[in-house]
Amino acid sequence: MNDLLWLWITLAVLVVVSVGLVGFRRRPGTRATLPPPTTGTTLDSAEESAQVPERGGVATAEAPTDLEAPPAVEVPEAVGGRLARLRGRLARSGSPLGSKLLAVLSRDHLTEDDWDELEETLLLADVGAGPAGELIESLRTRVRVLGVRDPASVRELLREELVALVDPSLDRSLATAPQTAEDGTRLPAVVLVVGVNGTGKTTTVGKLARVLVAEDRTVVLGAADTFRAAAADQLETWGARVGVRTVRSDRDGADPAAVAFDAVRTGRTEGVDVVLVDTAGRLQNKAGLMDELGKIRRVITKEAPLSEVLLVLDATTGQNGLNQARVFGEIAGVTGIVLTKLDGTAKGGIVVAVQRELGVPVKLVGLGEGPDDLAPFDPQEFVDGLLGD
Ligand SMILES: Nc1nc2c(ncn2[C@@H]2O[C@H](COP(=O)(O)OP(=O)(O)OP(=O)(O)O)[C@@H](O)[C@H]2O)c(=O)[nH]1
Ligand SMILES: [Mg+2]
Repeated sequence: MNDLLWLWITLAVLVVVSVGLVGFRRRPGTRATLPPPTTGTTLDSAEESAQVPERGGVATAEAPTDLEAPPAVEVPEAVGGRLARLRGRLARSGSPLGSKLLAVLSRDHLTEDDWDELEETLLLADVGAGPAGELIESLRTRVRVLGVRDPASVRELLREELVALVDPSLDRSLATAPQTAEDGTRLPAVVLVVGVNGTGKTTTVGKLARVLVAEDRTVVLGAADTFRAAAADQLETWGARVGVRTVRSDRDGADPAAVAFDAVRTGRTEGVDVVLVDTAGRLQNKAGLMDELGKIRRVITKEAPLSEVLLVLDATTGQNGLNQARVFGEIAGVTGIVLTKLDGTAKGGIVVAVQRELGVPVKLVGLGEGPDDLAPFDPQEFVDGLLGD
């Protein structure tokens, strides 16, 4: 009888220990929960797919629904203070613009050659001829009029001039608040992401979804890059990590506008806050690009007005990036710029040049390949980053 009792106690202890071990296998900083439903309504996946319009093989690919092994949903990092990382990243990719300028400005007597050197440094950092000339002119006048000589004061003047050039008066907020239709129905904010291939569109959509999730917003992704299935897979992986669903096509070469439309419709019927639409960058010519983006815009706006059209530009491509910006600016009605790979260049002046070129503000910057390496752009913090320490 005693033996039986001990056997039961041993079994009970084993069960408790193994349950405890399973619990500890969760990674730190993650929640082991299923992706949250995008609205208060909880539909099972069969009902959901019945509600999503099936057009041209488009389907909603929900983040995994394996009930036995729920995927760990990551908790994205809060957004505040991310841009502070820029300083370290700029320093790693070479001598930042600010320190080059300060090296010249700290010379005893600034000669004509010194001022030329300053202007040249700005040009080499992709600031652009017009803005570089303006900065030198203004700085020269102020240094002379104020009779400033000590390095700290000169540095402060340079800081003010650079901030003015980046233009703190521009509205850099992202329009991601849900909208109201004329008949009073609630519509999601719709953000269309465009740009040539390889600039970081899909990565930016993924990072942006994380930013929104961190702010407790509900999100749907639209994989309107239908040239290759891998593009939708890439986007879906980003979404699944934070419990966000992706509307995609199940075949290569499907109509991107149809996918974009379905993504927005899904967002609308499910009452989500924001729909982010990724597009293809691989288009042979301007006419093809114009047709495709034009069609995507038209069909999306049948469901909900566009809140933002974000142009993604690679900061390391300099003048080439500016030419791309020009083309997209003409055709896509860009409302904001995302400058990616700022961690890969010490220049940074492209921020100024591209804003001047398009007349729209840089709203977000990519600071690396990490999932939370996307920061809201702030002129003061950016200039501090350029100036170092
Ligand atoms: N260092 C760095 N790499 C980045 C950044 N943003 C994106 N990348 C990398 O750039 C590469 C291309 O990114 P994608 O997001 O696939 O670019 P895309 O514009 O969607 O490309 P296509 O779909 O081919 O047009 C990837 O290796 C990303 O990790 C960034 O801010 N910094
Ligand atoms: Mg892509």
